[in-house]
Amino acid sequence: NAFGHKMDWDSYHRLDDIYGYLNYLADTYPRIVQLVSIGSSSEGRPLYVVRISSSSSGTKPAIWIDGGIHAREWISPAVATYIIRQLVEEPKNERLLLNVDWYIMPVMNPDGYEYTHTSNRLWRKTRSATGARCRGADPNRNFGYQWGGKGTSRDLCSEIYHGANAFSEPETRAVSNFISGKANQIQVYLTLHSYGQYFLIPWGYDVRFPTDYNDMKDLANKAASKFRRYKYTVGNSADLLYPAAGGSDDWAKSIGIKYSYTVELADTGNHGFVLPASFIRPVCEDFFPALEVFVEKVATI
Ligand code: ING
Ligand code: ZN
Repeated sequence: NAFGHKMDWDSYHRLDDIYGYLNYLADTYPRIVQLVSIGSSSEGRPLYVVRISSSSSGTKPAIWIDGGIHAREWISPAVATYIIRQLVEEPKNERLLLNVDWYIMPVMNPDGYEYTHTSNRLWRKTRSATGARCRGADPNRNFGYQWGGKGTSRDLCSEIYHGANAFSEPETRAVSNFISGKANQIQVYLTLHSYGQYFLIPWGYDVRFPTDYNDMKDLANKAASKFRRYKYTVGNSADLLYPAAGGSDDWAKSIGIKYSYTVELADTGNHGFVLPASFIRPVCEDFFPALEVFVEKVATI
């Protein structure tokens, strides 16, 4: 388009459009946007984190958001890129950068994402070679906390295959290395999935509750109360859904990131993973204001 990128929130976009937009932002707003390449996927695609900060040092309390860990959950990269857009290109949101730094990774699993566009719309996993006829591991069973426990599979062909070992996938390894290096700075971890409209609280590996569960729940309830259009249910993930070990939110919590959540975006199952593009704007617009709650928790605005 006229702005030098092809991104919008009226249709779902291929990885090229998304990465083209991230590059455009880094070129256009170099004082607040940096594109950080944190590694590459199994098939050699770059793994990008967008750093949004109004200071060059990057030592304010930070909020991490990732999308696209599961390939078929297309609304998740759409919401993550929308958040980036609002923070960078919407002057009225400048105050959200005043005392907080943002790290946003819109597509954690780019190989899987492309595969859902070219070959199999309902692919979930990464695309790593396993040595067998089935490719990929479930990146949300591959993180290194309680790896291989309940709700995971050692069957290479399973949708919830946990991988050959914890962090066997280059995508989860890159994310965990990056976040570990900033564990003192990052105070909120949000991972965007679909579907179900839930704010899920660790632990996910079993029906167990962190000692500060009530703090976590209070904040999630506050966030959920911001939604106008879609109603979100708040609760422990193993309890509300099912136990699942090796999830990214459990791992983030385990390294000391106090406010760690899995968000299941819209809808509640009518369209499920194949959410029509006409939902993108309403879901994004509904979600963005909830971020203010997390900003207020880690900084004064
Ligand atoms: N749901 C998550 C999954 O990985 C989840 C739900 C997350 C359960 C964390 C337990 C812990 O299965 C989707 N939609 O992927
Ligand atoms: Zn998911």
